Order: sequence, then C-alpha cells, then structure tokens
Amino acid sequence: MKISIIMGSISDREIADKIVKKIREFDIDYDVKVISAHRALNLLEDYVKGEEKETGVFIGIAGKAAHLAGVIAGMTIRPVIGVPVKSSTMDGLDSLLSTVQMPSGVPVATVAINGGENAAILACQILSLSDESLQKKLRDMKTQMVEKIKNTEYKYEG
Ligand code: RP5
Repeated sequence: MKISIIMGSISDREIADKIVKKIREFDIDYDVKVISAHRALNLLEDYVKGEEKETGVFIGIAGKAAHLAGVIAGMTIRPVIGVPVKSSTMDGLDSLLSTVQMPSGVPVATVAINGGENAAILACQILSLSDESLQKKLRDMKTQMVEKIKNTEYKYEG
C-alpha cells in the first residue's frame, strides 16, 4: 500500500517536500499530484478513484478555502489526513478551519498548520497496522526522540 499525496497548488510544494522527506525515511511507496478540488474537481475524482485500491492513506494539502482533504474524504473509504497551509492573509486559520470542520460521517484527520511532518508520520502509523517492519521503524524513531531529549542540556547564558 502506498501513500497518495495531493496538493491544491504547486505553491504548496514546500509542505509536500516535508511530507515526502519523512515518508522516504520510512521507505514507503508514495505518489504526489497537484490537483485543486476547486479548479479541477473531475480530475481529482478520477485520480482518487483510480488510486484508491493501491492507496492506504490519502494526504490532502491545501491553503485558503482548503476543501481539498474534505472532498477527497467524500470520494473514498480510505483514511484521509488534511494539512492546512499557512495563507498569506489569515495565517492559516482559514485553511485550518476549512480542513478540520468536517460534517459527521466524513472524517479528515487534520494536523497542525503546515504540519507536513506529522502528516507523514501519522500516515506511516496507519500503514504500520499491517506492516511489522514499519512498526519497528516507528518505535526506533520514538527511541531516538527520547535520546535526543535526554541529551538536551540547558545552560544559562545571561
Ligand atoms: C489552495 O489555494 C492551494 O492549496 C493553495 O494553498 C492556495 C493558493 O493557490 P494558488 O493561487 O497559489 O495556486 O487551493
């Protein structure tokens, strides 16, 4: 199973890069497309329906009136993760609310504004339910986080 990532515009590529970087660390198959729900709805439906069988998790990245992840969720029974993108005028609050405030029956697991890395980790955690080697990689990541914290020292430099 792969992770299918869709961004609403090529201007979202910085967030897509964060996701791809993390997914590659876990050595998981992925696919990335630029398809706006507003500008190319039929294309989006063709893609989601076409990829659903091979896809374990969809990730939708969008800013402003960010309906992309919600629209994807309306088209598939696969889990959908939404990444709201920080917009220039409203700091991403517009994107966050557009992504997270889904009607009952159509969930989107929404991460923080620009939270690409967490979207990737969450997608890998979902895929790991049926992949023991991926579970081990995720456990190793947690161990490394603990080690990093243990090795972090504070020194007053005032
Ligand atoms: C959204 O509108 C995109 O996801 C992007 O974050 C935002 C602006 O898109 P562009 O006008 O830069 O293409 O659909």
